[in-house]
Amino acid sequence: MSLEATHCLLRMYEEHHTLEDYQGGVPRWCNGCGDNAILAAVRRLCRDHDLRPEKTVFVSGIGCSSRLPHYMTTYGFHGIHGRALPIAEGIKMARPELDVFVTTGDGDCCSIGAAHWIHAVRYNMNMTVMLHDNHVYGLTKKQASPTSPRGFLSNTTPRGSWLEPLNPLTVTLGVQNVSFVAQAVDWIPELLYEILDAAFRHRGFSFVRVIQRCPEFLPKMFDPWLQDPQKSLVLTHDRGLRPSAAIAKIYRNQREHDPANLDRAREVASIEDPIPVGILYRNDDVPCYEDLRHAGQVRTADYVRSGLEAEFNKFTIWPAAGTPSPSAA
Ligand SMILES: Cc1ncc(C[n+]2csc(CCOP(=O)(O)OP(=O)(O)O)c2C)c(N)n1
Ligand code: SF4
Repeated sequence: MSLEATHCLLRMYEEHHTLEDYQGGVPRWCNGCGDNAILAAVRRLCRDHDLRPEKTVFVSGIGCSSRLPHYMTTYGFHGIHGRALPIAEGIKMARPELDVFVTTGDGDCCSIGAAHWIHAVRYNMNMTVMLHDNHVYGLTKKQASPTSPRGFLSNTTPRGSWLEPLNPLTVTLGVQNVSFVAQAVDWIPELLYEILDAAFRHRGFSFVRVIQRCPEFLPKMFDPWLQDPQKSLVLTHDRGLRPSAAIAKIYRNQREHDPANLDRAREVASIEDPIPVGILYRNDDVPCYEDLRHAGQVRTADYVRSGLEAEFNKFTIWPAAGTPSPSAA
């Protein structure tokens, strides 16, 4: 066998990945935490798409949910509170060929990181963003977040939170250049996986709000939805999801929803009970910022190397003319 054929075979062997290939550290989340379900879904997604760990990056801010990159064997960047999105955008800008995922909490994204969130939607860079929305600051032990329900008793709202919660779906759907918005819940793993899969396949900024249980600080909050499958509204469409027969049998409350219709998407996004689950909006024609910026530019290895050399040379102290070289001394 020729050397080339051997390399080709070795490559095929190397590029077939199993779930274990993505299994990083042992999660330190509480028992029953919905973050575990999200982690299981993304590992499966990486395996099914055979994503090369060295070509995949998980970026996060700070929070319980933001620990997720530690539990993957891909590249990861556990960032700064609220800053997951600008970090991910920088990575995508420099290395557009990488698959970039972002995990962010409702505090991380919708509170301290809100300005970055709005502009990231408008820039529409190709990445998959998972908002782990547990309606509370988990890591810092129970402060109200922008998505906490009104009346929520917490360390920062001892008399109950005063305001109606912010709706991350309607906010995202209100921003110019929005290209993909979906909602999943951690307790329906099959739909969670399919929604994340559709988000990953979409070329653009795919925003998935995952309603995530925090049994530590909001125990039983979603019990009514777990106990009654009809309290979930499954969105179906040929351009969205077609749930399996098994799922359709349990979750019979379904609505045909065309994700091309932005006005209808905004209406559906406003429904709180039943919880809409599925793809609310997608528009494959919105240009990605990195494509606009890199248009016509072939980013070969030589191109990148010469750019790096130019950067490093800025800091080189060149010997003065006429200085003898050390070997001549
Ligand atoms: C600049 C800054 N401000 C505040 C904090 C403290 N802090 C760490 S995590 C966090 C909130 C986490 O809540 P969320 O983003 O909803 O994630 P969760 O822990 O619920 O997954 C806060 C306020 C910080 N680390 N950095
Ligand atoms: S505090 Fe809540 S969000 Fe954090 S790990 Fe525990 S259950 Fe999960």
